[in-house]
Amino acid sequence: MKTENQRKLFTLCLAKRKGRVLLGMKKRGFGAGRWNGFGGKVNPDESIYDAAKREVWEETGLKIKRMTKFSVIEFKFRGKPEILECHNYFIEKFSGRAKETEEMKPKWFPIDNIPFDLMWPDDKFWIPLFLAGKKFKARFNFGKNDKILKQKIEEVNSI
Ligand code: 6U4
Repeated sequence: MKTENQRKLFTLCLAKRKGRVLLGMKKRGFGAGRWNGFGGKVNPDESIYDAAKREVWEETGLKIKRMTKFSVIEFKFRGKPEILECHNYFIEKFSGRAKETEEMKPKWFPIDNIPFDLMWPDDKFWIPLFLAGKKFKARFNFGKNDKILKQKIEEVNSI
């Protein structure tokens, strides 16, 4: 009998304001050296929303006032049994000013100049949907050197 792959819950949050998107250069851990949204693992004792809020605070010092989910993306890496289930949020309202932390160096990028070549290779496929205000479900399977082997993106009305 085939056993269900184990799922690990993650969050990823993006802020957008005045034609710019806030990204962070990951300084350590998984995905280090890439620009990415803010987020991380969901702890067993917290909701996904609270985990997202906590990670944004820890990684940027921004205080979230309002945030809505725009997608869930599953990531699968060849040779690893688990599926990373990543819940993605649009930070609509926040207070404070993003500052560099131990984990991330934040920077606002104009939406027509997002550094896709220095990001996870899946980002160029779905960030345009996020910028267009779409909701979607997606799945990316990675092989060696984080090459995308298979992908599926499906727009949905609600998530
Ligand atoms: P800690 O315990 O914080 O050191 P770490 O291994 O650094 O953990 P963490 O918790 O920062 O990882 O989480 C990884 C982050 O990377 C999450 O926000 C999800 C995100 N992520 C993972 N795969 C991704 C991918 N293919 N595309 C993408 N973001 C991805 O855009």
